[in-house]
Amino acid sequence: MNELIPERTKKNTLLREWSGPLTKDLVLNPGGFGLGKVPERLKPTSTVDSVCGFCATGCSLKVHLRDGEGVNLSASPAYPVNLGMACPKGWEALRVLDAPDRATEPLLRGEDGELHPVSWEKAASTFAKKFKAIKERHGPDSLAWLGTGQITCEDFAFLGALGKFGMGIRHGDGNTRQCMATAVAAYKQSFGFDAPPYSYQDYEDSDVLVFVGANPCIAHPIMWQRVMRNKNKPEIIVVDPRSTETANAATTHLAIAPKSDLSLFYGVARELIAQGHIKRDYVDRYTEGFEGFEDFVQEYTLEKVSSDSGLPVSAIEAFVASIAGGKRVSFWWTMGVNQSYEGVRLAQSMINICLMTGNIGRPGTGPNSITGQCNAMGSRLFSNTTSLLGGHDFLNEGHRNKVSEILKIDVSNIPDENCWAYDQIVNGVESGKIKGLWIIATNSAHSWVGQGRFRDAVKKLEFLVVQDMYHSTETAQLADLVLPAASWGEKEGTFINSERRIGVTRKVHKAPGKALSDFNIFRLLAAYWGCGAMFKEWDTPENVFKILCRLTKDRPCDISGLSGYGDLSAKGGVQWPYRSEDQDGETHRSLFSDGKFYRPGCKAIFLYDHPKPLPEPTCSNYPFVLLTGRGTSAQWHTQTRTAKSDVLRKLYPKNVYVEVNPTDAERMGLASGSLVSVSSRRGVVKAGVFVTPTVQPGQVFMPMHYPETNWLTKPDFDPHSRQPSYKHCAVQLQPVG
Ligand SMILES: Nc1nc2c(c(=O)[nH]1)N[C@H]1C(S)=C(S)[C@@H](COP(=O)(O)OP(=O)(O)OC[C@H]3O[C@@H](n4cnc5c(=O)[nH]c(N)nc54)[C@H](O)[C@@H]3O)O[C@H]1N2
Ligand SMILES: Nc1nc2c(c(=O)[nH]1)N[C@H]1C(S)=C(S)[C@@H](COP(=O)(O)OP(=O)(O)OC[C@H]3O[C@@H](n4cnc5c(=O)[nH]c(N)nc54)[C@H](O)[C@@H]3O)O[C@H]1N2
Ligand code: SF4
Ligand SMILES: [Mo]
Repeated sequence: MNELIPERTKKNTLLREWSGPLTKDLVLNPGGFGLGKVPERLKPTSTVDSVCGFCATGCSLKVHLRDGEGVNLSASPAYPVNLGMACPKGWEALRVLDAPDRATEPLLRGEDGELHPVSWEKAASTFAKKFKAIKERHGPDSLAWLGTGQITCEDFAFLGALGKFGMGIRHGDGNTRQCMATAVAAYKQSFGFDAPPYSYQDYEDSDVLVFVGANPCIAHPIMWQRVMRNKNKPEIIVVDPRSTETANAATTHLAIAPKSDLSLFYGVARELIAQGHIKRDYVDRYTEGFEGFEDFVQEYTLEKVSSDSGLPVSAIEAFVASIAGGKRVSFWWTMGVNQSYEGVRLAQSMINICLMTGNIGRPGTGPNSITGQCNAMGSRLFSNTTSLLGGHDFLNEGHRNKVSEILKIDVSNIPDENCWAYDQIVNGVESGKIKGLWIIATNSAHSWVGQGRFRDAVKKLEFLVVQDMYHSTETAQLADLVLPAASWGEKEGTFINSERRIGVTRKVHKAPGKALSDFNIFRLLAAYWGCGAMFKEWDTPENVFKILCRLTKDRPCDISGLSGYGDLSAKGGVQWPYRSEDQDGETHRSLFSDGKFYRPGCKAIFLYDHPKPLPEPTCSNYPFVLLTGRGTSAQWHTQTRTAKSDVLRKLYPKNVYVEVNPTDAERMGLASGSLVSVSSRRGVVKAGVFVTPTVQPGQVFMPMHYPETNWLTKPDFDPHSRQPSYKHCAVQLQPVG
């Protein structure tokens, strides 16, 4: 087992092997090394292309190396995703790796209640001893893990296979539940497989683009650049309660009342039907359930929808006319849709419109969900949580046998039932059923909905393990054992971006101190658990990648035609499916051009339900609707990474703030810069006021990057996807002092 621990990590030292001064005197300049003279020791000797580790756009960055170490980077000019562009996070990607709070060695909580450095041997054996003891005493429901959308496909597969097949941990889920579970469930139900159908080329080919609950100018700036390259003078319609950066850049902004989208899209469908804009041919040949839908939407008259959404009838009519008149209409949605107590039906209300107007399977069309994290799409196929490795189903015996054969493991190791989702795992912790929890590459103690409950719950755990690149995260601070992980740039593997493109991310930096790649942590834990033999062939990420390619054979996500990382890099990333060059050779591919879906009979299905009442309407005690989301393009989530860059830190406010409409501010005597307490039924926090007309009267907005925000949010969940409804709860504001 010892040979799994690299020599350099055996020294019990807090010193990092490679410290940061190299990058400090670099001039930040998108073209390379800027105007200053580049010191000899920083002159690159080679470059390597590597996919960015922040968002799901999946830009390729050209990392300039000197003696194997990345000294600077630029955006890869020829990569089909970003075409030479990158956003501030990408430009600063190397800089956040060298921070004093990087976790450099395992830490174990001692009798004194403090975390103390220990060796990897001690860490791995303690992990195995504690988790095994819990399982023995409390049964298989007593262990769980919470993963992420930010590790590689190979890491995911290892974690999922080790967790469920090797260690027999019954429950595993990821932060992707907070993010795109709704899109997954919507596509699965409507199409028979979780298959976002588009390619980024569709941004350029569309003539009407409808963005719903999406703010790509901030959250996906390079995708937005693709929209800007569209030469069709497109109509861009943004449906968002706020006048976001994207809404301001659009041709039309529909400032909808929060959570009234479902009514709006049913109303739009009704009008399209009434005006005869339905592609009957398409509906008859490739779909089912349309008649029921036609009847169902009859009650969504223009007047009703106008009253539900707060939009004038004329604006809804104009929206309908745009969809009816567009030759290539595309819908793009993100968290304003997914993070809702009725997100699945909402996503499907857009899918339904695309199906009935034939806006699917042709260039520039599609019901397109944009993903968030660099490898959220990889987690969908390979995390072994909601679906069985490689796009399979735990409940399907044939699938279990296939996976067991390819992995050469006994089929009895593969669960034949689905496990708990994130919220059910948290409930399990709360009720005392789950005693041991392993959190990997997610900062739940900041990002999970309704923090008070979460934090009270984890206090009940017998053993909490946190595997992160920093020891300072809110979650790592609560851990009994911290496992120090190498980060993006310090390991290799593959990511899958929003348009299903698989790209390679490369090692361009040494991990600090004793930190190990997630992949090697999993290998080590497998060995100490005693199931190392099961993963004999899982020795390098690339070998695991080859196993994963084989696993996908004959599934909609079939990538069995890929031979390895070299192949992927040479092709500039490859979208799934990729069965062979002959079948899937084109650089940009959208799905469903043949009208064949993955359901029985190959037909897509219309699914719908009436909107539900708001879980927490405003009232006299809590008169404002709290919206939450991304603040700036320089902030990433809980800021563990982006806060480490001097450059990025200058681009956003240091402290939490709440955006308030000028009418409300005036009425309450608030000015920008004044302090308010923001309270919900779950918590009270203090925030600075920012007065801005981008939020409507009666609504306020807080970015999710500050830990305060999720003390307020309310744990409501979509019944199909179990995704939290982060974007709606009732709050009160009160001036402080
Ligand atoms: N800079 C930066 N970029 C990121 C991230 C980051 O942290 N920072 N995170 C990445 C991740 S993981 C994700 S998931 C994506 C998220 O990307 P987005 O979803 O685009 O970002 P959000 O700001 O969370 O939410 C989008 C919009 O939904 C709107 N909204 C709220 N309620 C409603 C509603 O009821 N109806 C409608 N129509 N709209 C509503 C909000 O006003 C907001 O403008 O961004 C990714 N990119
Ligand atoms: N109120 C509100 N809350 C939200 C949202 C919202 O819109 N509103 N959005 C939700 C969404 S869409 C998302 S995706 C979540 C994001 O929430 P989180 O996943 O909690 O956010 P991150 O800050 O990205 O956390 C990733 C963690 O992994 C660590 N890390 C990074 N790279 C590696 C690695 O390679 N290995 C290991 N082991 N660790 C690594 C980072 O240091 C960090 O601690 O937040 C959700 N929470
Ligand atoms: S847009 Fe996303 S993938 Fe591209 S550089 Fe920025 S963070 Fe990285
Ligand atoms: Mo996300």
